[in-house]
Amino acid sequence: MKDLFSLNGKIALVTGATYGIGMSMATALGKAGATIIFNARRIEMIAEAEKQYKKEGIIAYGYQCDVTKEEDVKAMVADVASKYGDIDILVNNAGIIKRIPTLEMSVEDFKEVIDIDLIGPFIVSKAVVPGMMRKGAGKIINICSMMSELGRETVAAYAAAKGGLKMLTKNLACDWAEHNIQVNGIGPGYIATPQTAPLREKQADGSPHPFDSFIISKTPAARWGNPEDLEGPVVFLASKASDFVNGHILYVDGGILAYIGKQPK
Ligand code: NAP
Ligand code: GCO
Repeated sequence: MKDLFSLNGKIALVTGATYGIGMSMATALGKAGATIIFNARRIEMIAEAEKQYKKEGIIAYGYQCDVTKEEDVKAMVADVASKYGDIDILVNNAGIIKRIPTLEMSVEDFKEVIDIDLIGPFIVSKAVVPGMMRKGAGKIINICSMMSELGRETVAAYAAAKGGLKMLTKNLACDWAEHNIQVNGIGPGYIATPQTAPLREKQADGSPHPFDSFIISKTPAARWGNPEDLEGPVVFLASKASDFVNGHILYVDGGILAYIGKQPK
């Protein structure tokens, strides 16, 4: 049974894995046996992340690469193939959010979120799939969101991107299943990372942020998720254990999508 979840000998690319959810998932994939390739835009974070991975005993190689720059992505994938081998597992994790009321959001801001969160995964998937086809197998895991299903004020661009990423996941699964490439998604709920830090900042009087209390009340598990909560799900979708799972979005959200909310007292 443990071989079912073994990633020994596999090459895994996790985009945006210098910290946060990406680093946790990359660490889990590394502990399951994969060699980790990761990228991000800020070179100083890459060097720091390589030290962190090494401390965890993970073999990891970092690249400075923006997922929206197709030629740079292709060059990174070619360099990985020449040095370490074709990529077996791709986790499209890199993503941003801009919390701006819709009427105040510029088209440029909207486009930047779509570029990184939706077009980036398209670019990176297209770059790695030829190598997966050569190998006759591959795993692509797109990091969606509960915002692939639900919206809220100020995150229209993000929800549109993540909703699009859900359908891109399902469509790529249809495109490439016959090549034994499984394309699935993970939809985290509210996870405590730098991206959500502004939503959890203590108030001046030391009381919890109103949004913090709101999320706790809307989540049956009554807590924020931690990046470590994504480790098991990503190893499952990256391993032989999910070879007949295609086009599925696995929500890791403490039950928030299942919950109508507590009746007001
Ligand atoms: P985070 O803490 O903001 O980390 C984002 C990572 O992506 C960083 O490594 C960042 O590094 C990198 N990145 C951003 N834009 C990039 C680009 N254009 N090219 C390459 N790398 C890029 O985010 P997170 O909370 O860990 O979230 C990771 C993923 O999970 C995102 O897709 C997010 O939408 C999704 N998600 C998060 C939550 C949550 O509650 N935190 C819930 C659901 C889904 P650089 O800035 O140096 O490039
Ligand atoms: C927000 C949060 C969410 C989380 C996540 C929830 O502002 O509502 O940032 O969008 O990032 O996507 O699953």
